[in-house]
Amino acid sequence: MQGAVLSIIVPTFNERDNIPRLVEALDACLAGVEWELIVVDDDSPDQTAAVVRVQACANHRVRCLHRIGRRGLSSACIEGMLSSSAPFVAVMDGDLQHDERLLPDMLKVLLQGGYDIVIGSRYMAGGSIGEWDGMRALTSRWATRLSRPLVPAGLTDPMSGFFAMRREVFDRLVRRTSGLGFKLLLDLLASSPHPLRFTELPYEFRSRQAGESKLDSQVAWDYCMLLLDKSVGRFVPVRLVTFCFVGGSGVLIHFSLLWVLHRRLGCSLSGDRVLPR
Ligand SMILES: Nc1nc2c(ncn2[C@@H]2O[C@H](COP(=O)(O)OP(=O)(O)O)[C@@H](O)[C@H]2O)c(=O)[nH]1
Ligand SMILES: [Mg+2]
Repeated sequence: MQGAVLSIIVPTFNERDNIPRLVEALDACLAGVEWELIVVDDDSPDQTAAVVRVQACANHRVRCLHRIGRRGLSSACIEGMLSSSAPFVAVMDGDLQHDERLLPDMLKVLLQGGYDIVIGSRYMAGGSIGEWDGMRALTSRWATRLSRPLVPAGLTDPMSGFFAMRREVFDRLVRRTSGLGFKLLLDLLASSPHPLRFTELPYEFRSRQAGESKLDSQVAWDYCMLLLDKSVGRFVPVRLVTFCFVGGSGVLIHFSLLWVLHRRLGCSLSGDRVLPR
């Protein structure tokens, strides 16, 4: 039996109801391709990993990488990609919001040899963000704007979580990645010493049918840390920058309070008496 040509890496956290549908959808669209599905689950309380194992017993193309005591979409994808031996690797979400029918075309483009990475884009002609509300669309637009200095010109969707790449390109970059947060594509593009040869294919972002989005303030914070790491991380460790920021805000609050107490309310600096105003 031939090994997989395309590994599809799917990070999951509480996606149990989406797994059977995902396997079915991949089976339907990848006829004639040697593919495998590697689900990287972070010990989901809803037992996603157990559901993946049931699928794996019935389908040799499916396997589960179960991480315990860990969280993070990017690091999950990186570890999934490292566990694959296929010459091409794709990353997509486990909630069916990415259109799996794009995978055969992504593979075809990579097999032709002209590109390092093929990216599913919601923002190029023919693509769409589907039914996102105004706030989500605005946040995504701003996040995209902030990433601009770090990604190649002409890329329409640097926030995309749906892409496929040549394995050797990933192997070259993996030690440079930050592995922080949700945005592995941005991490890979910004970690490359030479601009990656990329192309984009349009797709429509679908609505979630089951489960919930894990996008929260932690994801936003991780995104800021990633941007910081990729812009100044070469010169100063990001932890030092955040330490200085937190320490600096403490000093600012301290002196502002002191100023108000001393100058406005007439309190003595010695603290043993209050001066009359
Ligand atoms: N392994 C792993 N997967 C995650 C984590 N957070 C989110 N995911 C998965 O990453 C994919 C995208 O997450 P989702 O919440 O749908 O993000 P959204 O589409 O931006 O709302 C889904 O398959 C999630 O189950 C995590 O901490 N670890
Ligand atoms: Mg989603």
